[in-house]
Amino acid sequence: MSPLAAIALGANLPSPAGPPEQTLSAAMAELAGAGTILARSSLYRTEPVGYADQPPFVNAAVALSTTLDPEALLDFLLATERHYGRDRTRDFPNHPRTLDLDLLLMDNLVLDSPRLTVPHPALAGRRFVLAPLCEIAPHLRHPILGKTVAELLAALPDEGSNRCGAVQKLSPPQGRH
Ligand code: PH2
Ligand code: MG
Ligand code: MG
Repeated sequence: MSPLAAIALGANLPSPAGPPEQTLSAAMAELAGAGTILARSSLYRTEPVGYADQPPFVNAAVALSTTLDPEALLDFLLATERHYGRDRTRDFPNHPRTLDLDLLLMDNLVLDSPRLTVPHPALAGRRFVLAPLCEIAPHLRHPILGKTVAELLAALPDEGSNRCGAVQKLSPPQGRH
């Protein structure tokens, strides 16, 4: 079986595809170019974490079965970010962005290369990542911490806490299915 990659999506600025909700929906579909999408979460409106003076984010997660190796998958994610207007030349930590795609987990892989750290180092402390991921893959296990996504989410401090931020599930779009 191909490895399973868990990918986080986030946006809080409009992109060429439209507002963050549309960017995330379009980017989720585009991830099919890197493998087979096994599950997509709902979209969540989330409080900015880390740098508060910016618009709320929309976040989501995707489970992707892929034959790409981790660095090739990273290249695909970075190219997709650029496609949706991400300008890394203006980056500062936790800045507003048109699209952020983060590789969270890839089976039991533990990797720390100059370009890529897996599991994502901030995964365990972020409600805006764990809540969408728990919706689609609650039983995935963090290979270093030994805890499942559901256990990590349950262990977070209260929603109001500055570190983790509040999250709110958005209704799925109405109309055709
Ligand atoms: N991404 C960050 C920093 N802070 N806050 C929210 N709510 N959502 C994000 O995706 C996010 C953030 C750095 O990648
Ligand atoms: Mg990120
Ligand atoms: Mg990123």
